[in-house]
Amino acid sequence: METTLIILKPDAVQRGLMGRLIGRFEAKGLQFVGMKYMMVPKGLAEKHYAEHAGKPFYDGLIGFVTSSPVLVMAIRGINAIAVCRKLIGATNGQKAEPGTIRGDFGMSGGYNLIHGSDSPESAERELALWFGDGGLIDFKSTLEEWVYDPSDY
Ligand code: IDP
Ligand code: MG
Repeated sequence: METTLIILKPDAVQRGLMGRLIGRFEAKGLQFVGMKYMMVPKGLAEKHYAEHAGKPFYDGLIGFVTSSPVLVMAIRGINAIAVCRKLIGATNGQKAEPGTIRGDFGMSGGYNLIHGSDSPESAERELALWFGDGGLIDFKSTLEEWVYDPSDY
């Protein structure tokens, strides 16, 4: 089992897409083990996006993610990190494949609705950053035995 960090960004919240986007992960069979609705402090945004510091879009990105509430989620499943990246799609909504979240709902390279951890190392770092003070719930998912075949483990 892997846990990944997913953020519904301010554009997803303001456009009223939270329910539909959460529904995609639920319908896939993934388990929600953490959820926080919050304004992002600037320092936290800077730590989260530290790898992009100095890039031309960086200041705009920090301004964007701190401008309005976000929904931060920890989502669990077998291979959840790669599976969620696939559901999310390519960074730019104009290039993302139809069927992906960004491909179906977005037209922008910056306002692209959602963040998902891109590797096990990123997931570990990001989960510590956003849920380090607690808030992850370890519980038995009753749907698990019907979502996974025993040979999936
Ligand atoms: P990702 O979210 O698909 O992993 P990254 O390259 O890690 O994409 O970039 C982080 C975020 O920075 C993107 O989701 C997007 O919001 C923003 N961003 C990335 N590239 C651009 C760009 O070329 N113009 C504007 N914003 C960008
Ligand atoms: Mg990234």
